[in-house]
Amino acid sequence: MATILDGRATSAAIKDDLKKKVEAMVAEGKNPPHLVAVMVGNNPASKAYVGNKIKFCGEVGFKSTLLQFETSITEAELLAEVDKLNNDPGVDGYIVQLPLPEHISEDKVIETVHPDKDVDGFHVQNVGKMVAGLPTYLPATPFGITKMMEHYGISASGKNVVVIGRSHIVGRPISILLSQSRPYGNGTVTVCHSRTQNIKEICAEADILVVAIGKANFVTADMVKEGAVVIDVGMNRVEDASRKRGYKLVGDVDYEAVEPKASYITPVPGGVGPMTIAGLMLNTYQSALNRK
Ligand code: BQF
Repeated sequence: MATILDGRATSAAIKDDLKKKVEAMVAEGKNPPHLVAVMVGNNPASKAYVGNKIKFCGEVGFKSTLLQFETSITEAELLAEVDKLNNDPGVDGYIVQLPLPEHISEDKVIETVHPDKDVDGFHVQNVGKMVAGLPTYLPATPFGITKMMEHYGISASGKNVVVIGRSHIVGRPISILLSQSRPYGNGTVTVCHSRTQNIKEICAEADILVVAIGKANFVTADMVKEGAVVIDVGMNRVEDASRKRGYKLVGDVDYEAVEPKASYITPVPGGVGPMTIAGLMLNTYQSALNRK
């Protein structure tokens, strides 16, 4: 029987703390942190994610603004909107919800966000600072995972950490953070990806397994060492006729089979997802503290 790494409870604790800090800020006569979410089109998953971010803002006393644009917005028009946010002193931080439509370069948009307002931590300047171990905005999901580890007292120090996935948003940055000399870091990290051979054998050596590959039930029980910590970043919609929505959310791990072998495991939903939102909010609060 594994201990559940409860992302809802952990993010609620962070919420309580942030709420008090915002109240103190406002009592000093300062404006509360202000997060803007930019959304293009109406992808249902993106809508839900943006909704989660706006809701969290309300719960901690942040100001939030949702900017919605039609799928037909041109790249130049979107970049002009980003530029406006960069120059608006009333905006502490903002996110551009990904994915963007095909005709818009995500890289161009990310590099146009001013690094001081880049609360997603995706700008190359902030990625560089992260790699160098300098203070910066950490990408929300890896940041949230480290906060979850901190909350449960799980350190990577001296442990075999295996990360499945090398995306710029999750796999790559979490692999860097957990290998760095920092609290809860100092792990021996292996990154697996689509060209990895013997992935099952490598995973079976992991003391801490972080899975961010985007394939339902990718990690099976034979890939998990007895007593491992299993962190499932997957968010997959699979058909489920018994639900009124017609689908259910599952991670990248075969939860039922893996849970009995794990010492700690994140559920999906209610695991890493809420911690991602908490990470974004911590960055936004930090941005408000950094106001010039
Ligand atoms: C939960 C995301 C893939 C691609 C782009 C809480 C979220 C999800 C689940 C959420 C995600 C995933 C977000 C739960 C934000 C996490 O209770 O389990 C919150 O809103 N997320 C995103 O903004 O973009 C994504 C996943």
